[in-house]
Amino acid sequence: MSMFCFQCQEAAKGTGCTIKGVCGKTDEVANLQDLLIHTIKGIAVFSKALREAGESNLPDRLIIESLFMTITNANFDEEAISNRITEALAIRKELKKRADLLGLTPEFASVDAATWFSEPALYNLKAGKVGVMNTANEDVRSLRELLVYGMKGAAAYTEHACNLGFEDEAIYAFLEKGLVATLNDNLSADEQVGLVMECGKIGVAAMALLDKANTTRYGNPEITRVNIGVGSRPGILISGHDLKDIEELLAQTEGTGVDIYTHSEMLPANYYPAFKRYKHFIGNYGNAWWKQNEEFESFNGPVLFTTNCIVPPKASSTYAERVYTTGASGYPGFAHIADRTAGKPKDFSVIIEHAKRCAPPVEIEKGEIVGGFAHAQVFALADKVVDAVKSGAIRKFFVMAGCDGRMKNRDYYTEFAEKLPGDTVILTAGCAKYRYNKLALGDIGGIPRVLDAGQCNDSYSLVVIAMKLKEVFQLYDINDLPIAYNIAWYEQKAVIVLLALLYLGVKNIHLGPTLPAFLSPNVATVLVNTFGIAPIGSVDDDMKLFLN
Ligand code: SF4
Ligand code: SF3
Repeated sequence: MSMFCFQCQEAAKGTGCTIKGVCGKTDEVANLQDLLIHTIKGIAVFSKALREAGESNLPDRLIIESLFMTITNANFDEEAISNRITEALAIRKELKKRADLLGLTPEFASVDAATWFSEPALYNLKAGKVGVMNTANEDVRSLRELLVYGMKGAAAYTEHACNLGFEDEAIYAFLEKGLVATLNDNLSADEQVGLVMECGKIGVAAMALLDKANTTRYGNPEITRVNIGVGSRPGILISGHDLKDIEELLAQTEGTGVDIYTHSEMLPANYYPAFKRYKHFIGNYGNAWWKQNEEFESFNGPVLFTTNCIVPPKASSTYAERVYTTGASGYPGFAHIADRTAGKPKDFSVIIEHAKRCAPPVEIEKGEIVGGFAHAQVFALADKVVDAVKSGAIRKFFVMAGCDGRMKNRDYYTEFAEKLPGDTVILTAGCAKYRYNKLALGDIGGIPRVLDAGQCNDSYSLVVIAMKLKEVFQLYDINDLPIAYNIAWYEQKAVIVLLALLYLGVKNIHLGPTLPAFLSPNVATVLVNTFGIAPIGSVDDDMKLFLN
């Protein structure tokens, strides 16, 4: 076995990728990502001790970026990951020195994660020896990795908030605590489950922080009809989740003759007042991340990845030289836009000049999609929504947030949306929405039957809405609301959304299209028995179950 990875829903054979990732990750990249996580655990050993001693100037940013880099489909660049390991080793050395000077004796300071060292040329040798299979007990491994994947998702959201100047020390402290806990072989199963729940709490904090950052900087998302056709000028397609990047790209392209379009998870940028004012912000092009091979081809202009999810271009693709990455994302052969320095914006001029040499996008569809139903917008419609529930016009809400993916079994979600009765409303967030957001599902007294809150992190909005409904209907338990949860997952951001929902007490979530490969039978049983988590079944059976 040259690699082992089972962190996403597309893990090979439902158990794990062992030769090459289904996502396209090579064994070298997979192993280097394992080594980066291993090294970050060692950093957390010293950083945690220093924080507890009241020290500041800690490597918070390095920890969140490193976790983010290893999320599925975010970074395939061996060199970038190797450089990050080198940087991490140097920082670990500094932290150790600081801890020594203060006379601290951090727990686990002598374990391999906190002591290993080698020259970059030998990283590959080390990398094959620090993967998830090093934890022999499958239940310990399962709970450990559930925690690590939840932390990866939380770290990604924290990084976006941090880019906008919003930080929360409690999140950094938990990430250190969680990383160090994965080095502890003496934790009981209950203690490990407790950490997973605490991670859910931190997930709520990270999503709330990002919501605050996004809405403070760009205003509250509002009902928006987003154009899905094209204009006549060359364009830049921006994908991923980072709103600071699109803010700077929109500002730098204004008046240049280059238009801006969103792809996949950047679609919700169209709902923010601060971005809607730009006349050259044309709309959204295409669908969810996994359709990028064909959609980037027909787009004709440059593409900018701000985060996951990258699909390796096919050998026959002609668009690879038009793709750029920035932030945590990376791919060998794609040009990378450097991070901000000294408070200055990123410099997107190379992409803008590239766009000017390109043909305008080929139109692949026409029309509009409606979105922008984050918490403030739904609260503005609260009377209407509450009346519709009281009168029976709305029988039930279905939270269908999460991820999309390329596997055929995700047709389930399209069919489920189509078969839902006309007195039900879908609450969505994340790229899962592309399975049904272009269907003509109509409205209920002017309330669209698909309410899109935004990106996967905006699942937070759905929780805020649920809490508000609970208050309005004077219910004691969030599970007494007429809301069912039928969630689709793919990568680790969906893991933290799931943990956040569990932490908030949401029960009976259906999770699909398959349960995570990293859940051991015993851990899966705990989740089923404690939280009522269930896999999806057939559309008809699930429909009956949910509606009765
Ligand atoms: Fe396989 Fe998913 Fe890991 Fe990629 S991220 S190697 S597809 S389990
Ligand atoms: Fe999608 Fe990658 Fe998860 Fe942000 S863009 S939800 S899969």
